[in-house]
Amino acid sequence: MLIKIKKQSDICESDITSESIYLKRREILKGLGLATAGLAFPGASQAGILDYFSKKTAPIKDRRQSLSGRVNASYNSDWELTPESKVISHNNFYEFGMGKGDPINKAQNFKTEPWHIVIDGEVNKPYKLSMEELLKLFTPEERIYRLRCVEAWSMNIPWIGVRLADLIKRAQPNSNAKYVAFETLYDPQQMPGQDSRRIGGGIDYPYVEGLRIDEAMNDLTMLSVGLYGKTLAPQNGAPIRLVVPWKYGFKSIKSIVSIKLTRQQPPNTWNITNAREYGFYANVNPDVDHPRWSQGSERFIGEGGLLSVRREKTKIFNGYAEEVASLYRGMDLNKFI
Ligand SMILES: Nc1nc2c(c(=O)[nH]1)N[C@H]1C(S)=C(S)[C@@H](COP(=O)(O)O)O[C@H]1N2
Ligand SMILES: [Mo]
Repeated sequence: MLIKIKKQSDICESDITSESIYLKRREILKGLGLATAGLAFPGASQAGILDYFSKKTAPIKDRRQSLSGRVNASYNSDWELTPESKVISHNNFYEFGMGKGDPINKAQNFKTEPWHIVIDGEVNKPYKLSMEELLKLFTPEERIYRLRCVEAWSMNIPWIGVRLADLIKRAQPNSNAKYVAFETLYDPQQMPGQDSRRIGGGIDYPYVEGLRIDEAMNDLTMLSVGLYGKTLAPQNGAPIRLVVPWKYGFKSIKSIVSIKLTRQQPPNTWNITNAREYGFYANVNPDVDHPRWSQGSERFIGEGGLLSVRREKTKIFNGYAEEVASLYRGMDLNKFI
């Protein structure tokens, strides 16, 4: 399919926050009653509606390079895409701050070259690859996936990536390999949130995530190296991040340096941070509400102003039930959140 690519060398937050929306902000602040304790300290939670209106005007460097992926017809679609400008400017990447506009502003100089990723643990052939080696060994594909954040907003994104299963198979997992553990780079000098609880939202770093081995081997599970025909921007998790489209966005860990096959279920950051609100599985499920808000619908971020976004019904497994429902047969999805 054809994707129109806009030149993005000079993006400002103000480009996507029109004046009328900015003015509407006051009404919303009034509606919220402004001074709720939960919003004043969002550290132990994810939602922060005020973040959508951060208004910064500094020009942004764009270091992305063009990168193409073989279009995978099974994951191609005529869905309305979320505009590239929003995919790269409305982000969650707490290592760079909790505001949606913090990552694009504060990750500009994040060093992604050289970069290595290690695959080890319960495998016969552990290995380490540079990004160049990885892209020679595995041919990237383009797939359009839905991304559904636990905060109840969503995007449709044309990702470029490789199948996680292919990387895992190359390491030859042994019979003890029941789970896969992922780790983000730990480098507080570059990621100011990692050694500041105020900037990083009270999370213990490095950010970690995990999947069951059958989830990791599912054809949908990708390691993304780009989107919209370009390599990833730092704010989207450059140079390589996970994409698990049937799970809430926090499972899709960014800027990965380690993939380890394990016997035991590995810890995951949001579960460690707030176990009552975030589990290990985090499958998108409209029937299981977040303790503080409904998961029955979501705000799709498409064309147009941020407040004119469509409200859509959330689908079980984010619309991917056909591909993944069988992984959870017999499991109580109210319990394994
Ligand atoms: N290392 C790391 N990975 C992360 C996060 C983070 O804060 N740190 N945020 C997660 C959350 S909550 C979401 S919704 C997605 C957002 O991805 P995007 O900014 O590319 O849309 O990244 C996930 N991966
Ligand atoms: Mo999220």
